[in-house]
Amino acid sequence: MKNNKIYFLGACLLCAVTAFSQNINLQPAPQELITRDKTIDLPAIYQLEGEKEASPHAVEVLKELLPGKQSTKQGLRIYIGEKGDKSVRKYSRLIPNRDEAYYLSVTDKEIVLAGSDERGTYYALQTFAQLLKDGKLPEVEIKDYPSVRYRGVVEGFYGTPWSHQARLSQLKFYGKNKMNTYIYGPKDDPYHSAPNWRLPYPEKEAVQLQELVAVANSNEVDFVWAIHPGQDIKWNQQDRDILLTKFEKMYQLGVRSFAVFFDDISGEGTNPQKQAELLNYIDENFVQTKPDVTPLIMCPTEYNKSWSNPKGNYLTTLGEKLNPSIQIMWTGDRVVSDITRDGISWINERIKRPAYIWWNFPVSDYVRDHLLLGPVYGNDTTISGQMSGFVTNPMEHAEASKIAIYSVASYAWNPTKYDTWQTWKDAIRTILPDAAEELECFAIHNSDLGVNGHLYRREESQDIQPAVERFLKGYVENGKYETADFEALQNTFERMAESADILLINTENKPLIQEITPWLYQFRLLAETGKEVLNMVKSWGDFSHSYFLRKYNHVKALQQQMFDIDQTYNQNPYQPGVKTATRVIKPLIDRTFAITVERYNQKNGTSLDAITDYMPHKLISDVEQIKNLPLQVKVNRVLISPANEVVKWGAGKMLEIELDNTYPAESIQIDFGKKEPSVWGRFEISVNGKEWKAIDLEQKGSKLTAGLQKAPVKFVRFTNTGNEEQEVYLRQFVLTIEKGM
Ligand code: LOG
Repeated sequence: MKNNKIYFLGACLLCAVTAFSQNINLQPAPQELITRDKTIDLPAIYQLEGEKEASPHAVEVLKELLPGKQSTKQGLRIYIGEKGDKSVRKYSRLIPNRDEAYYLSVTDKEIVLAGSDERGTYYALQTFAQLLKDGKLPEVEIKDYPSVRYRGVVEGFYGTPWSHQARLSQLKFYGKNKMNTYIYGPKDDPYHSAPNWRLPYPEKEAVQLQELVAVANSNEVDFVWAIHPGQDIKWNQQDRDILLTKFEKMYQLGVRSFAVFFDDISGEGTNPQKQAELLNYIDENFVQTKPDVTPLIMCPTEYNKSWSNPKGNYLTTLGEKLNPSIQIMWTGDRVVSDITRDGISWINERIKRPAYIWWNFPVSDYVRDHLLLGPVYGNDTTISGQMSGFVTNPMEHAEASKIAIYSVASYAWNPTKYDTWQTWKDAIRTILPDAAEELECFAIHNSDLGVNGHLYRREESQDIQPAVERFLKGYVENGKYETADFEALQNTFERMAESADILLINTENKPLIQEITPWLYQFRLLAETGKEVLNMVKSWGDFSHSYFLRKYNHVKALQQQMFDIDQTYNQNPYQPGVKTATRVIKPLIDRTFAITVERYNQKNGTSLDAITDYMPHKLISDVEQIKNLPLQVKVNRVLISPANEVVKWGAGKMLEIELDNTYPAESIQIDFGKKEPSVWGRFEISVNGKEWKAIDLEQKGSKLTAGLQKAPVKFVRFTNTGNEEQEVYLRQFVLTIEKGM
């Protein structure tokens, strides 16, 4: 009988838990959550126990959240503090025994906010803030802790570094979402990398960094300052001293966490033995001597599996030589890749410690014409024990990156309970509550990267993809399609246009809208194009030449406008332009347009132009890191989308551009990022790909150029004619042909 009762009670509790927990949506998902089917009103009067000893940042958040009056005699009791504090002694054994853990309980008798350490209490408050809605709190009991020790962001991309304002907003965002790490390492900050890593920051930057550190601290974020000295470091005592002096300067600005990056370098700096010696020196003479400095982090030169030399011993040298407390970063099987169980075991074995993951998503510094706003997925959810950290490298668009950052915060806190789509939706609602649906519509169609050298792709437009496939198949084969699919497409284009318009006038998050505005313009035009192309398709049944031609002309005008946007905004020298919805929606529209126009031409003997945009020229290369790079055409220039990293260009290997026709050529500009005269290679031109003419290049700094005096050209190539592999950067490769061709 007794047993039965317990069973019954248990079953009931379970119902209550599931029924109610559906309404409680916390991000990141807590490790253990028990809800009771009850809520309490936020007290008008409360008594606070432990305020003096508890984390001051946590107490501050609590006071902001509680509008009521504090009393010493009456009202709901709130206990706040860390393990060991008198205020929470009674609950001590309920706090999970992990770093940054907390126990949170809400009943109609009392509220407990108890951390295993100060950060734990602070995180209890962040959960408390999420629970609180319209002055009401659900009765809950939560035991929670992070699965991954260090969670956060590495500002480690090429391109315009984030602004000071953007960084301040980021740090607050991390604290709220239980991320504890911000690694400062923008490649284009000259005082982080060559040429100025040896110099102290100028006054203005120093003051700003100081402020960032202070804001990081009050949001319980470790501000990690990274240095990138490898391109010109000398392995001598002088450079060691200079490096420590720079660290000391940063320490004076408040920095208590440090990293040294050796990624994307060539030459002497890549020596693992020397790197390890320097890092151990820093560890022993700086980190260990300052009790408030956290363990040193390093990024290796071979930072992903595809670049690790199978015959070399780079990684194992680091594994053996580096002091055990030094953390080693790792991007996975490739530069841009998702983290797998096999992949992480592979690296951990070599470096003899759990890898600190540098995840290269949503960074877009190699596809700068795209926005990456899709959900975070693909990383194994069962390997948190095998990694010491997980940080995301974002886009140069700080606000837009928050969709992915929020998602990584949830993934890294509790991977096994991570829900890709729910988190993505919650992220969007958090960033732009008043226009969340519109931002969802925009984001789901701006997720993929397009063709890129790293071969990393993302799903896009998942909501409409099946209908698109069915529609295209039927329409291409026999001009027929299901009405429901047609209407679904129509509806999608309408939603896209509405979303763009509504987002364009949104003032809730101005920095976000500013970042994405060029893409919103493009998205709006694409939606309009889609609608008109469907009108052309539909007009087939009830045909009127004038209506069809009107729509055709409108589509052409819209295409011209899209081209203008692409040539006007975001004109960086790498991947200039503005591309949107390139994986599903744009190909659908282009294809449908082309087929419709071709059918019209066939039927009427006309020759309307059915071309949308396409790449007429080809890149051919046997250099692994070059062969997948996309080509771009800008008016009369054909350019290779540059690579950020060091390119290993083997002896005898070449890179060739084949144009669709023979053109009078104006000039060639190449930049391999090296000042030494480029005696290892030869540049040639050809009209038939058989007979080649060598052209001398003139070198200024790292730039190689030659005028081509309108010589007819269909092929150009550059070959490593030496006997050795060269390590170069592919900063620029531009062939200019005569204007108007
Ligand atoms: C760089 C990084 C860059 C990223 C994506 C690492 C460790 N280093 O290829 O600065 O943002 O890839 O382009 C990198 O990832 N080089």
